[in-house]
Amino acid sequence: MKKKFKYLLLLIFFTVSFSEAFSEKNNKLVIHGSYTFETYEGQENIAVYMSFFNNTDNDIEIESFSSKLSPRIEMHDIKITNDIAKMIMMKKVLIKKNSQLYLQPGGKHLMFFGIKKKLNDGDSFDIKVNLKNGVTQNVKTMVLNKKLKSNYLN
Ligand SMILES: [Cu+2]
Repeated sequence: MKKKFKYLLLLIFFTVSFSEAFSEKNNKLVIHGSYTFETYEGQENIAVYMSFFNNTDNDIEIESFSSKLSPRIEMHDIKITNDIAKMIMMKKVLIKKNSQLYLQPGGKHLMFFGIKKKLNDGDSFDIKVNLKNGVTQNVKTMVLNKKLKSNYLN
């Protein structure tokens, strides 16, 4: 009985580590440091920032983002024309092989619309990153104190 249990644990261990190594090699996009800032009462739209590391030998395309927090999520870029910053929607999010994509204040960001609850410092929520290859990756997003906002803008 005891021996059988040990064997089962070993089997689970190898299955998990094998599949991890397998996905690491093939289609693993590393997503880091997802955050947003706390909202004020009644605020329905937020910007979210994170970094993508594609250490694979294939381009990775993100098809969409989803979250229970918002019914509509778009990826935006900021274009400055005649000193006026304008947000433009990116239809395609492509992270080239062996390269990175950084979403940060003043630049590319995710935009969440129609949020019905107030986000407070210390809260967190999940975002699903849906890749075109069928893989969905989950990323935990932290809500930061809005006082920190000025530190992130340079
Ligand atoms: Cu935007």
